[in-house]
Amino acid sequence: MPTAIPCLLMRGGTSKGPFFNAAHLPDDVATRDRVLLAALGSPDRRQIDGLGGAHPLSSKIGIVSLSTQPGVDLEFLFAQVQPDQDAVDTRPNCGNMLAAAVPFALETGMLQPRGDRATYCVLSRNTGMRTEITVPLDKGQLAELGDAHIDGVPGSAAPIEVRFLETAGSVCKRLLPTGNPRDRFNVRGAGFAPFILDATCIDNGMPLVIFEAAHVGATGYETVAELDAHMDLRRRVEALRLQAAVAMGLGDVSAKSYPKMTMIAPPRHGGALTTRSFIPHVCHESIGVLAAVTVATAITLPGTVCDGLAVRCPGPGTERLSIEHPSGALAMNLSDAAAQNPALPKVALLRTARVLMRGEVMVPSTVWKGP
Ligand code: NQM
Repeated sequence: MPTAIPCLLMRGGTSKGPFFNAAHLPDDVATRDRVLLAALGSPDRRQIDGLGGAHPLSSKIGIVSLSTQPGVDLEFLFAQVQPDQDAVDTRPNCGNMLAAAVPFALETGMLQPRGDRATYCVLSRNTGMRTEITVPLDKGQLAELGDAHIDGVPGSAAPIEVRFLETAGSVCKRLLPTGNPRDRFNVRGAGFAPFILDATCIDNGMPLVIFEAAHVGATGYETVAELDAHMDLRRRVEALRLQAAVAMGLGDVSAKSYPKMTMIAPPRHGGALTTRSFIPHVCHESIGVLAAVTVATAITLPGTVCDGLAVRCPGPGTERLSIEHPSGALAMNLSDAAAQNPALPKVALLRTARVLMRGEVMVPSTVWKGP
């Protein structure tokens, strides 16, 4: 008999995947990871024998538990599985999947509803980041309808307000892991001529290497399909990633999902900057939430590769920055704290999320016999 594990399939922002109550998964991490791989159907490019969507954005998992820490309601562990790899990466955050943690906990009765609009504090166990998440409630659940639209998801839904409290140096030791706003790399590798380029290595929620599209022979306005098909560009970007990761203190990241690679170009649609993100090998259909927060932070810091390309309207109080991406833009507010201490911006943005299916995921008993 296969093992049946209670699970909700959820969309969080522009990502989706199964969500579990941590108590329903094995405690032993190696067994848990085998269960997660089996649930998604990895390693297999098509994930045909599991719930995974055969793309990194739909090959994600959320694991939720109640917190015993003072002032924290929930704990959230994000797990990334690459469709064709036999590994589970719980090191980096995912701001999109995080947006579904509170709706999951309400739906499964883990969290008690509070009135018709409630704020919960969620601790991301991946990096120790706390986030305040405010949701509109209807009959104790996330309200079904609303007028919040996020680019990359059709239609509109109830707004989920996300305020990140601690983001700087999530996986790296600090916001600027090399100590510099810009570093010069002499990139070498098999199958391409060596090239030199400047990049900003930065981690404000997501470790990123940011570089100008024009410096790797791209415009920065290509479609996702064009970039995914551009094997020569992808080889050069990967060589830069491996080299920059060492400079960021991350060591050998050949089998890791971070740092992500963000190509930038001047904005075309009224935003601050245009981006194309490799996560880290295929191109993101939009941009990761914390990746966008990290790009926005790079825009506010002097001397980064965004200087001279980004368009800003800074003023007193909150600065609104919109990061353009292949399916639109992701806007956020950087609060006054950013002006006072650029190393620790407080960022607020909107996401939406939805329960797509309730049920049990069936895992072969050879993987786990159950509790
Ligand atoms: O950066 C994709 C996503 C993400 C991560 C990725 C994310 C974030 O869009 O916070 O949300 O970078 O692999 O789900």
